[in-house]
Amino acid sequence: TTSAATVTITGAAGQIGYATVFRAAAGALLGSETPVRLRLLEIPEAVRAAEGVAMELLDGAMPLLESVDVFDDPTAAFDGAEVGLLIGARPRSKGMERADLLSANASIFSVQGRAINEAAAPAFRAVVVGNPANTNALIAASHAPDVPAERFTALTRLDHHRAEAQLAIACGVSVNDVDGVAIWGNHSTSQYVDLTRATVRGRPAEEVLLEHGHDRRWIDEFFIPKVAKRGAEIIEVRGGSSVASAAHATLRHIRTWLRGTPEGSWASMAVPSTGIHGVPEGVVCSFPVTCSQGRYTIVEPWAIADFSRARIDRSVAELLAEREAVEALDLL
Ligand code: NAX
Repeated sequence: TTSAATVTITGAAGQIGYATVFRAAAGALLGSETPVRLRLLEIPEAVRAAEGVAMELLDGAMPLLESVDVFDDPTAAFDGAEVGLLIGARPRSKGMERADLLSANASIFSVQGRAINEAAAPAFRAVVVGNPANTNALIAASHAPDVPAERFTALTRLDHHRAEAQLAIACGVSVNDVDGVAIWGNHSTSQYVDLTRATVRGRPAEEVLLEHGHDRRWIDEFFIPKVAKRGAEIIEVRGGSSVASAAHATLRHIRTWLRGTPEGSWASMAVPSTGIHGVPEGVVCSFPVTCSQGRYTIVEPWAIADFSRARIDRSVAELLAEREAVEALDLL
């Protein structure tokens, strides 16, 4: 075994938190060789519930779990953290305006950004799951000036997995046979699900889809909305929002970042734009990325087709609008 790693999980008493902590303690986050010290952050009202989660973790007698502690103070919770799973957020309540949602979350993520700046380990890296995830990551990064901004990322891996699964179903193959899907933009229904570089058993996905009677129009009018609105579909069918699939994607996001992408393959991650692919700096945008040795690299620009360009630009426009709204509140 290697030395233990410190992982801070916010919203640990919530649904996704509950589904994440057990697998993180069982090796699904950092591998079966790395013991973990879990630090669970909750709001005061939910601290008792988080303590119950910690009790259950102890009841698992988990060999990799070195310790588990519960906090309601962000600075204490992020003390020595090497990995942050920022899941807790303020949900939209009935009648809440978009601006109110942004501002409620901006105050959460500015406080956590400052706490991370003060207390986290030099190697700290984070994935923001709590919505609006991209903009929350931007806010946290802007309040942690001593932490490289590129260490604050947001989750679009669930969207990536959804696209892979739907592509496999449409082509009648296993998910192991599909590769190269990409999610661009915001983790919202404006996201662009890009199949232009996707492959099915090594062949261009669009060609294989055509053989199954699915043309470009089907991709636009059926496939992309199917993936982008999958969260709503899960709510309708399951009677509750995506939880286990979101926890799974969160774990995979960090694991891929640390362990790397397979040769010739990529994943989707929302990361601070470097100005690449015509996406302006100053937004946390989903891109296809390769990972190696604990670093991610946005894939090299390619000649993006006009229809893709328009879709990407539309989602980036939404990110810019979110950014402006937060700036107007003086929270950036
Ligand atoms: P829950 O409401 O079950 O859990 C959220 C937890 O966060 C609660 O226990 C709450 O007390 C805690 N919390 C709130 N503010 C906090 C703070 N300041 N510090 C620490 N903890 C805090 O929601 P859940 O279903 O677990 O979803 C969590 C977040 O993930 C939501 O914002 C949701 O919208 C988002 N999602 C993001 C996805 C993605 O792909 N990026 C997909 C799944 C999910 O919808």
